[in-house]
Amino acid sequence: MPHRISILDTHTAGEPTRVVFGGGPDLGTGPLSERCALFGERFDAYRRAIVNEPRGSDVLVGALLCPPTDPAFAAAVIFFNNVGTLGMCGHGTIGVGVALGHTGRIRPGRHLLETPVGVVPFDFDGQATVSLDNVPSYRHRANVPVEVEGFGPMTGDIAWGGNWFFLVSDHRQAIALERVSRLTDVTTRIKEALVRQGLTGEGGAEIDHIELFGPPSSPDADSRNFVLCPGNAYDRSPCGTGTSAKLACLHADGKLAPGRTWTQESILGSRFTGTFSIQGDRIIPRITGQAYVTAEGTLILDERDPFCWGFA
Ligand code: PYC
Repeated sequence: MPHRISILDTHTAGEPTRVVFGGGPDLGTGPLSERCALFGERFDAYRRAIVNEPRGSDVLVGALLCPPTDPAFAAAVIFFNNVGTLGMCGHGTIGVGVALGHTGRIRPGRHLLETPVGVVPFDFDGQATVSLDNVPSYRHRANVPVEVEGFGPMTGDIAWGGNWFFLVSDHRQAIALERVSRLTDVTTRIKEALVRQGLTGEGGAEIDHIELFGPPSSPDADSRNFVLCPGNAYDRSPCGTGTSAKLACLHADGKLAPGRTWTQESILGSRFTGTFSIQGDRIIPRITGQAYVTAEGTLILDERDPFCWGFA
């Protein structure tokens, strides 16, 4: 009998999330960070089958719902993409919130989502809007010089927003949709430069997201970004963890006060708004965005199919 996986597809500000409600692997009930590691080590075929071609694409982010460690949590989730698991995912959290609402699992109000990097509270308005209080975020290093092959010297900040980011403003590139292949090229080369120069996040963690900033397309936004994700797809949304990392840098530079709103445009022109509060030497970013359900369905994994488990 073919294996069946029940899913709900959503997009958040243009970036898709495939939420898995049933049919995923049994990862037990241990700490979610351990279940996430187990998923990556032993069940990577499920990741490929769910988000990679021929059922998905490089852009798709998966969200595997798991039993939470505390019944007070609305759900636990493991995020993953075309190359592996993600610690946290802001657009994915907004997609999961709307998907849980769509299926009647949550009502409008405040809920808790367990992720491998911490518990994320979120507010769901009963329609399309979710505001999440992200994990504590901070800038690790400021104004780090990099020599980018073919593009010359640049400087960037290294910051944590639930994933590790290198944030660059002096890239000399126009951030426009028709320039996606050039922007992908420069961000890929920045990532290569980080590896060459031995630059990492705290504790030697790989910096796997590169974020470029430029002026917004309209005066009521603050900035437009382009974010290269691990696996080399770019984020169609303004990137929830990337906006969190940006808020941490703005705070560290004294450029944005707690409680003030930052409006971040994506390369598509879609928007997230962000504010933050202070927790010790970290900030707690609050990111707000909209997601919509695009499909309900069942993935069919037929072992007779040579591409049953997807391909990279
Ligand atoms: O919204 O945090 C985010 C995200 C990470 C990777 C893709 N989207």
